[in-house]
Amino acid sequence: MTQLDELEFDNVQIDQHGPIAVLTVNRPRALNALNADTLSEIAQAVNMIIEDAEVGALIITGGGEKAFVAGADISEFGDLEGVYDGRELALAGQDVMHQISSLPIPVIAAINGYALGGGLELALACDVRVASAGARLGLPETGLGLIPGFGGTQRLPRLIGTGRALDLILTARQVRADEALAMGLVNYVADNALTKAREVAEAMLKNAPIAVSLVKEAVRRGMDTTLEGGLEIEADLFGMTVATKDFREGVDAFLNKRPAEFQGE
Ligand code: DAK
Repeated sequence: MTQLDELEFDNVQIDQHGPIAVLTVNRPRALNALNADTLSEIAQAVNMIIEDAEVGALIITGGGEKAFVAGADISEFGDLEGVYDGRELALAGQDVMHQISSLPIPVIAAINGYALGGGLELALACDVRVASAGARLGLPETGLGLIPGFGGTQRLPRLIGTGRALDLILTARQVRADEALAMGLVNYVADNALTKAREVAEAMLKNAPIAVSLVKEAVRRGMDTTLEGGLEIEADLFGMTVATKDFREGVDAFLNKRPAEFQGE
């Protein structure tokens, strides 16, 4: 099987160290803006990651010093025409974001600079966001005559609430990392976002992989339904964890005062 870090793309790089894969959007000359090729490469890379049983956590970050991703590539906007093109492109971009948000492993955005427009939407598709102290986040689409099209109008209010989301989208303003932290838009602010993201990934990797994956599923599916429906989902998935060997291992390790060694079974 191809090693993940042997995959060659023009605008995306994957590095794998043990169970942590780092996907770097790497077009620093355009502040890592998402052109069609880059989006397609991200989708291909994520597909490879899904199939690699060795990978237990994914970090997504941006190449260069200045940006995570400074949005969709504005130089390609001139080619867009009419309702049909726009709708199709939004659906295609949303598919990539959905593919990321539904990965069965933890996905962490290491926001090392500007995360604007489609770049913030990419970060919103991740489970947890770590921002560097100098990062700037925002959805500037309305200033370009657009609305967010890669999930921003849906994921942002679910994450930070309707009022805060509408403020950010309608003003199109950029927020600094500390404000983003205060509003729950990011989980951590650190001097080095990638280093902190690795620490967070390592903490998650200590836990039982099936439980980690089922928590993601419970939260994701639960957010799209009623409380009652969500509790049903939780009960079903809880039942699945109780049937795992990892549950036995976790209990035995606790009772015997030793670290658990989970096998993902
Ligand atoms: N696209 C293309 N090139 C970009 C870019 C972008 N989003 N952002 C930066 N660049 C390029 C700049 O043009 C510049 O290229 P050169 O002039 O050197 O060739 C280079 O990156 C460095 O940028 P600056 O010189 O501007 O750097 P500064 O430090 O002065 O400013 C900045 C940094 C991030 C404040 C500034 O670059 C900026 O405002 N960038 C644009 C941010 C933005 O508005 N992004 C787009 C958000 S809207 C859709 C679905 C989704 C979307 C669209 C359509 N459909 C379904 C149709 C999403 C839309 C968005 O993401």
